[in-house]
Amino acid sequence: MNRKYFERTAGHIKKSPYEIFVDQAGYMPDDEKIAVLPFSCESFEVKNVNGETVFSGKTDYFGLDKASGDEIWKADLSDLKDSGRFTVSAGGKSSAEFAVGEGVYDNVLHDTAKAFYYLRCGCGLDKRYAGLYSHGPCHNAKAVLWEDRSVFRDVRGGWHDAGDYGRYVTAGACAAAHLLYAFKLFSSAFINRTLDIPEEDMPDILSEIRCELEWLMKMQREDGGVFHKVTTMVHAPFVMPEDDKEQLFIFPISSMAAADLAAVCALASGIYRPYDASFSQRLLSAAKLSAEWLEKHSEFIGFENPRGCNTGGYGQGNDRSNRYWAYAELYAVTGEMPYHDKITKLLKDDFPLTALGYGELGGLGSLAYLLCDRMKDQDTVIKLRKAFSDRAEQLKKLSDSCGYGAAMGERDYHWGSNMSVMKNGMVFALNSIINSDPDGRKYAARQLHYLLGTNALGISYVTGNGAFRTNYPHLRPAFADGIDECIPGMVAGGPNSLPADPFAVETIPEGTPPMKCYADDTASYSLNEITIYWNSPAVFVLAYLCDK
Ligand code: 9MR
Ligand code: ZN
Repeated sequence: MNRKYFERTAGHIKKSPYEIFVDQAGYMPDDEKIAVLPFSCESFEVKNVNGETVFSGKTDYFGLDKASGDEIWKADLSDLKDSGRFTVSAGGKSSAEFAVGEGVYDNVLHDTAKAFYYLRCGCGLDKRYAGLYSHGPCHNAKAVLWEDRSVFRDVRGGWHDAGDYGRYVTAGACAAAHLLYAFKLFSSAFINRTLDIPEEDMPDILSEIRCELEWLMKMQREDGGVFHKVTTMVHAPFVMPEDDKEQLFIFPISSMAAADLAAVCALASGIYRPYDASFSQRLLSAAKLSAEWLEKHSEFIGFENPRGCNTGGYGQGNDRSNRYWAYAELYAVTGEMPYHDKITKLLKDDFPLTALGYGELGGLGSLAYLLCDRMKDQDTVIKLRKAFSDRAEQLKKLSDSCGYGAAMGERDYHWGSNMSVMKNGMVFALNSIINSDPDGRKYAARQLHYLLGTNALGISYVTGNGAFRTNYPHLRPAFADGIDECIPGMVAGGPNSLPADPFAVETIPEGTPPMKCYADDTASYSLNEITIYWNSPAVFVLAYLCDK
């Protein structure tokens, strides 16, 4: 990485001006509300904006929190149910101002969902919707096949994956699936919510996901095989997307890409049917075509970057969970028994049944099966339900033993740790649906509180949201546009105890506790990049909490 691009960001490793940590967006009236004090103090007060004390109490001693190295006292203000804006104070120290009310997450849900619009590739961003962050059309030239330089294809559209301008099928399918399930399960959180994006005859979130689905279908070959990614040979410098004019390559197919495309298109086909029947039909045909291809190619076809290419690999060691997800969605949408047989066969293998990431996504397959309205094998239903409740119980223990409530062990802070936190929030939310877990909401909300400020650095990891927040993510347009305030709604990767870029290695002292291995600096891709599949689980958890 060339440091010269980042001179402007020097010095953005800053300390929170607050010493008591809360969710800086706030809390819904009936939810648990815990402020964390990483210092000793027996009592606390909550003040309103006029400085009047409206609530007070004794703190609870938590003890040493391993992931942060902090000794922690907690202030439980759950009984504060009146709407308003407040601060917590104790021992002469205070928290950021936060809100209590029903609409406290409206802005952050809007922004994290709209982030996908800001990442759109191809169409350019209109001033009407993107304001200051508008830019011209990008990456619209035809891309050439890596394996046959005489063949050019139109693969315009979709979302830029992350801080880079690559577009990757497995990552895109996963992010789109999180959003589709958020809509399917929590539609009231979206039905009347404008994202201030170009209008279509459907809820905005569906218009947004449609952009990605249209692109995914362009990545499908005529025989149903699916290209793994389209990117330039190496990552672009820190320029605006329209100024990245290097040749785009369509890299070889992978079986993960084919399975994920089949899965997400089948899922989407059911969801779009009431809004656009012909789009729904196209999605179903695409899903079936890739399913036929998978049939003919039972072998695993992985992906590795060819020599000289440094864009994302998203390689995997097997495609079991991808195939499981594909057949589960196809069964859910068609009810055809051959798909059911394949599910049963795949379930004889041992792989995680609740995982929700771009690599292991068995959880999406399990969800498709559990939610569908078809004949179901009762032993399978019991097994999948139990997988979710076991995972949720395991995660609850982690949350209870973390001073900040994150369902994370001290060794779980890796590249994109905020994604893990939010995916764990998804598991809690799903367990509340699948197994009617009465504590699901409380634990899911804690994961959001961590993301929005209840963490060892007291920082909100969502750009544009929170009084003390991430503002300099590793995101090309956010640097190249020259605007100091970052594009809102972007979820930063977050603390990584294995810093993996030159800036992070240089900046994070050895022995730093995992939860504090973070710097808000554009240079650091292993601490502070953004990606579509880090935003999507946050949208899911927010939609769950806002669905009433
Ligand atoms: O999210 C990925 C992370 O788990 C890996 O450790 C890392 C290194 O291979 O790559 C991350 O994915 C990046 C992808 O390859 C390209 N787009 C940006 C992604 C986030 O950094
Ligand atoms: Zn683009």
